[in-house]
Order: sequence, then C-alpha cells, then structure tokens
Amino acid sequence: MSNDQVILHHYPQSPVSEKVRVVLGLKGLAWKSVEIPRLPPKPNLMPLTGGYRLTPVMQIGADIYCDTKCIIRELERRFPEPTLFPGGAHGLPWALGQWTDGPLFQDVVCVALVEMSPNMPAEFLADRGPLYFGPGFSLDDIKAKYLECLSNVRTQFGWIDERLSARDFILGATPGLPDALAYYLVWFLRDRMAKGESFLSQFKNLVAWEQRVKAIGQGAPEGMSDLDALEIARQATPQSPQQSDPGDPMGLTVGAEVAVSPSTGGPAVAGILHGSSANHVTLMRNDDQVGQICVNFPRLGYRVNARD
Ligand SMILES: N[C@@H](CCC(=O)N[C@@H](CS)C(=O)NCC(=O)O)C(=O)O
Repeated sequence: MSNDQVILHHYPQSPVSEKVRVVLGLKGLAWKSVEIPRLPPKPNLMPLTGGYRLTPVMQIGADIYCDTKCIIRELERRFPEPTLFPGGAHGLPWALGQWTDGPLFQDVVCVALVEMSPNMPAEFLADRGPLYFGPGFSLDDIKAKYLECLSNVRTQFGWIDERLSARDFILGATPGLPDALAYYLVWFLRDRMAKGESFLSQFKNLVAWEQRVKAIGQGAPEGMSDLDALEIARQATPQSPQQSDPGDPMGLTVGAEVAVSPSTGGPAVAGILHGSSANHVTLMRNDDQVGQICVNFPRLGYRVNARD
C-alpha cells in the first residue's frame, strides 16, 4: 500500500528543519508535522530510521529520508513545480549548500552555542557540544573563538547581503533553494543571539530579503502524533526504487549487507543495500514495530561500510 502524505519529524526550534519548512512553503505543500524530542532517546523515531538520530527526518509511507539534502532532493522529485532551481540553476545550489551547511553553519553554531550556554541545560550542552565540535569539545575553547566566529559570520552574511543588492532573491526574481539554504542560518542567529537584531541590522538587503522569505510561509502543516506516523509506516509498503550503480567507486552492490553513518560520527544504520547513486543510498530494513522500511541517505557526508 502507498501513502503519499509528507510527514516531517522535527521540532520548532531546529534551524536545520527550518530549511525544509521553507522548502515546503516554496512548494506550497500540505504536510503532517510530528514533533520529536530535542535529545535522544527518540523511541518513536528509531523504528523508522534504524538508529539515525539527527533532525529533521521525512517520512512518506514506509520510505524514510534522512538529512535535509536527501529530503529536499526527494521533495523536488515528487513535487517538481514550482522548481527549487529557477532559471535553470540546477547543480550549483547543492554546492552552495556545502558552504552554508559547512563552514558558515560552523561559525553560526559557535556564536549560537556560546550565546545559549548560560541558560542551556547541562545535558543539552553535553549532547550538542561534541555533536558540532567533536569529541574533544570544551565550552571554554568555543568561547575563546566567539569573536572570530562572529567576524566570520559578518564577512559571509556580507556576501549574501551584497548578492541581494540587485535582486529580491538569491537567484533573481523568483525564490529557490539558495534562499532556504541561507535563510535558516539568519533565522537561527536572530533567534539565539541576544543582540541578533542589532547585529543583523548592518545587512540592509539581507534583512529585507529575510522578510520576503518569511512571507513565503511553510505550506500547510497539520499536527500528527508519532504513534500515528508509526502506524502509517506499518501499513505502507516501501516505494523507494531498487537501483544498481555500475559506476560506483566503492563497488557497492544491491543486496549487500551494509551500514550507513554520518561521516561526522553517530550511530550506524544497518540494512540491505537497495539502491545507490552519486547522490543517494537506500537501505531496506526490517523493524519489529513497523515491518519493512526503506531508509534513504545522501551519499555525500555519509559513510557506507560493508558488514560481515
Ligand atoms: N546534515 C544534517 C544536519 C542535521 C542536524 O545537525 N540537525 C540538528 C538539529 S537543527 C540535530 O540533529 N540536532 C540533534 C538532534 O536533534 O538530536 C541535515 O542536513 O539534516
């Protein structure tokens, strides 16, 4: 059975989820919103992902999409209009995302974490510190880098501001993926930095653009319980296609037992390789609670290892 409802597992404060919520708005989609815990354990998400714990996760029936790269690619495939790549901008926005989700995110998260640290519960800091800054994380080290990171954010937000001096959106008159990729970081900083408003006010074009992106909205979300989402997965049959990739540099083959994990660390998800390409990897899994499920990951930023 197929069930085509888009279900987003996320929480309101998650900046990375804000990126997807903007994409859902750009596409004018109706979707179901499942609020998940901000810290593990996430007992009603794990049966779907097989252990992947990052936020957000998208579910469509018994097909699961982990990581925003994978989620956004699938949304564009299923709902091509309006496109996220206006003016034939295909390809380039993914490369832009490697900057916004990479070095720019790292600078913004340093500022945000230091700003939030006085009011942050110890268990939240103990989770997020190593998640974003590695196993050797120390708050004092991050605090020592605060001004450097803030200066880096100023430089990079300045580039976006410059780009927006002659156009309403990053690609031109029509919003697209680059707007979602940049907006979520501005949203994050404004929300978490005590003097965010005053810091951002130096970027006149960026602030005007921020309002335009905000006005796009987030589509039409409707709340759903995590248990209802599990039931939908249980009743559905996975639809992710089987896909072999003869050009795979690692020689991955459909049917192999593999484990996929974020290359930044975190639990591996075990399953049978069901499909792969330069941009994705799909695992078929069997779960006691939800039965057969396909879990999709982006290829870039994830490690695929053989299991014996
Ligand atoms: N590369 C991932 C990054 C996801 C990420 O770091 N999300 C944050 C939330 S904004 C997270 O998972 N935090 C820990 C958690 O929610 O458990 C993506 O693009 O989806």
